[in-house]
Parts: sequence; C-alpha cells; structure tokens
Amino acid sequence: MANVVVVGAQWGDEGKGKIVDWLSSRADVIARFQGGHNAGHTLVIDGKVFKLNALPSGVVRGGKMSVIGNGVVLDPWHLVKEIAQIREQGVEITPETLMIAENTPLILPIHGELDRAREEAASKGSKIGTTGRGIGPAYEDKVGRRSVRVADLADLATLEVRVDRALLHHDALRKGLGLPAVDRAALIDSLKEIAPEILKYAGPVWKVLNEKRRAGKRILFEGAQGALLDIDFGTYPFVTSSNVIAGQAATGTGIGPGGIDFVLGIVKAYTTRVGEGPFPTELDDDDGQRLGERGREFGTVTGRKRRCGWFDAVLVRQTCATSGMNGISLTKLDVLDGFEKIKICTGYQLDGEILDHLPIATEQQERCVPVYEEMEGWSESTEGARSWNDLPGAAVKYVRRIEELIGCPVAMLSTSPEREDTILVT
Ligand code: 2SA
Ligand code: MG
Repeated sequence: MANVVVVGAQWGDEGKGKIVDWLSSRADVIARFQGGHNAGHTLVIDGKVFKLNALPSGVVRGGKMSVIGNGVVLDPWHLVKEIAQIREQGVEITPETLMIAENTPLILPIHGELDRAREEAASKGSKIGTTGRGIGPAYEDKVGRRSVRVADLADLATLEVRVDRALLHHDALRKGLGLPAVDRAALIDSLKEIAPEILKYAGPVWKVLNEKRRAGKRILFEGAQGALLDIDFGTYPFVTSSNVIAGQAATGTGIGPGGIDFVLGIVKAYTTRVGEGPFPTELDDDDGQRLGERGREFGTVTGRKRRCGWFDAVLVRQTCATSGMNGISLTKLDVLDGFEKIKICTGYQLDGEILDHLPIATEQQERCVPVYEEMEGWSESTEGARSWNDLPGAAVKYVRRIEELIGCPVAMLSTSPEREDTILVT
C-alpha cells in the first residue's frame, strides 16, 4: 500500500485517530484534506492521551511531515493554541514538520459567531446541531469567493481588500440576525498579529506532495467526520459543509486522483451520531444507553452526548460505494461484549417496500424503519485482542456478517484505543 486515504464510513467518531496513528508509522507524509477544528481525533500513545482538532495526527510521531491541505478551513488562532498545547505534551512542531497550504481559507471569528447565531435562531427541525466552530460559514465564503486565505496574510493591502469583500456580505447578514457590525480595524489587527505565526508554516502543498509522490514517499490522507456527513452524499442538510468522501483527498490537497492507491473506511461496530438529523437504527432504550456508556460516546470537541444505535449495514454499504473503499477497519467491537443478542440493519421498510439504500429526501429518511437481522452475542471480553484466535466464535461471525453485508473486506480490526491492540487481516 503506498498512498492511503482514511475516511470515516458513518457519522464520524469511528476511531479514525487511532488507525491514522497506526498507519502513520508507515507513512512519510500525513495530510488533512477537509473539515477544520470541528474534528476531534483522540490518540492514545503509551497511555498518554492526545486530543487533536486541526492538526494532522501525524504530528505526534517524530520524523514525519504533516500537511494541512487547501480542502481544510483553518482557524489560525485555534491552530496556534493547539500547537502550544501539543508542545506542552512534549511534541515538537516546526516548519520542517508542518506545512499549511497557502490556498487554505481561514475561519475568522465572524464565522463562529454566525454559525452560533444561526443555530440559536433556527426553528425546530432546521437546527443542524453544528459544533459552533464556524465551519459552514467559512466554506460558504470560500465558494462565495470572499475568503481570506493563508497567502493573503503576507500582504496588508490584499488583506484589507479581502476583509472588505467579506464584510460587505457579513455585515448585511449580521444585521438580519441582530449581531453588531464587525469591527474592521480590530479584525485586521488580529489577522496582522497572527499572520507570522501561520505564514512560517505556509507552502505549496500540491507541489510538495507531488514531488514526494514522485520520490516514492508514502502519503496518508487523514479524513475527518464521516461519509454520512458529506455535503453531497450525506444526510443533507444535517451534514458538515465539506466533501468528506475519499475523492476529496485529491481536490483537498492537489495530488490528483491517481495519487490514491487505497481507500480505508473506518467503521464502528455499531452506529453513533452527534448533532441533529435522521438516524434509522437509533435506540432510545437500555441497549442504546449501554452502547453510549460502554463506548464512552461523548463528542471530543463539544462534549455532547452521542446518539447510539445498532450497526446499519445499509448505510455503510452505501458509503463504501461513494468513497470507493478497498477495505475497512472495524473499531470498538469490545463495546458489544456481553450483549446477549446483537442486531444488524440490513434494509429499510418504507411505504410497503424494502429498500437497500437510504433515500435522499429527509422526510423519507425519517420514516425508514430498519429491517433487522439478529445475531448471537458473546459474553467473553474482546478488549485488547491481538489475533483472530483471541476472539469468541460469535464475534468472528458478527465481523464476517458485516463484511458480507457491506460488500467490502475487513482489513483491520481494532480492539482498544491502544495502538498495538489491532488485528491485521492479510
Ligand atoms: P459542523 O460544525 O458544521 O461541521 O457541524 C455539522 C454537522 O457535522 C457534525 N460533526 C461531527 N460529527 C461527529 N464528530 C465530529 N467531530 C467532533 C468529535 C464533534 C463533537 O469528534 O466528537 O465533539 O461534538 C463532528 N464535527 C462535525 C455535527 O455534529 C453536525 O451534525
Ligand atoms: Mg471525533
């Protein structure tokens, strides 16, 4: 495997951080290609916990190059804080080990304010349940051609032109939401102040990645969130504002689709979702409660409780298709230890028909009734298992059934947050 893209195959929080860390030991470059500091990647290394939002997971490993690609939206103030925090944990971050694409759009304080004001003003049924970090408004400005991008920080005259164009739009919006007009001078001052902190990492990521590729270096593309939060293929409008699926690794860094050799989907052995929106297999009962407690299902960014439910093979089959997964990594199997019966959703019932995919219309998604297949559970612990022989027969059966239903092979099995507790399927 040369260049691998890692994508969440559900609604995020599948345990990508650990897998990316595991794979990064074999990579030379680790690149983020979408999302922003709405991501929460938890890495546990020798019992030490690292929580990353904007930084690629590769930073915690020495001797690697980490890259923030143009597909990301970057909050420079958050990044500087995150770098300081990680440094305090003993990790060195320098312009040699971190590169930020010069064409990366910035998240400004006005984006977060707008994000939160809109969520507050939203009527029931239209609230998205965002992380409140300004992700959506920052992407809107990118597409609207009014972003301040990393390169703009280098020249005050350009910066002022960019800010003015953004404010023309934002001041009108803010008025409608009852927010005060933006303090232009203060915004420009704070951008000027942060500029050198960011510019020292800025570089032509597309060029460097292409050179690395030609030199035979291995690149790991680290996805954030999950494919069901993709702006095109997710449960729109209850999605994030970027393309999350694997194709974005190419546009979000400038490598070209031929630069991707393998797409690895990260799949949790059950389903969770944080934020609003349809969730066919969601459980409001003791089983759901138990999944949440055993799986410690709380958002790493916002601390929100995640909604929990049974494994939905329909959704994962779909995301395996839209991302072109070559294999999956199954995580958190141990959370299912001790369940007497385990259910897997294999289809939906809607208006007297059985569907093998999730319909696009929200109204139909909300009415989908899962068709379940029931499997025997296991009472033994699978936590920390490092080979198939360590797994009870019922657990192996469960994994094999998932594989069959989603039409994609299991390439890895992760059995605890610890890096070494991983079973490789070869
Ligand atoms: P946003 O803030 O505009 O991206 O929110 C839009 C939707 O995307 C969801 N979203 C996420 N879902 C799962 N995990 C995410 N990262 C954090 C984590 C979330 C947290 O790792 O736990 O701490 O709450 C993430 N980021 C965005 C979000 O819930 C909305 O449904
Ligand atoms: Mg997360």
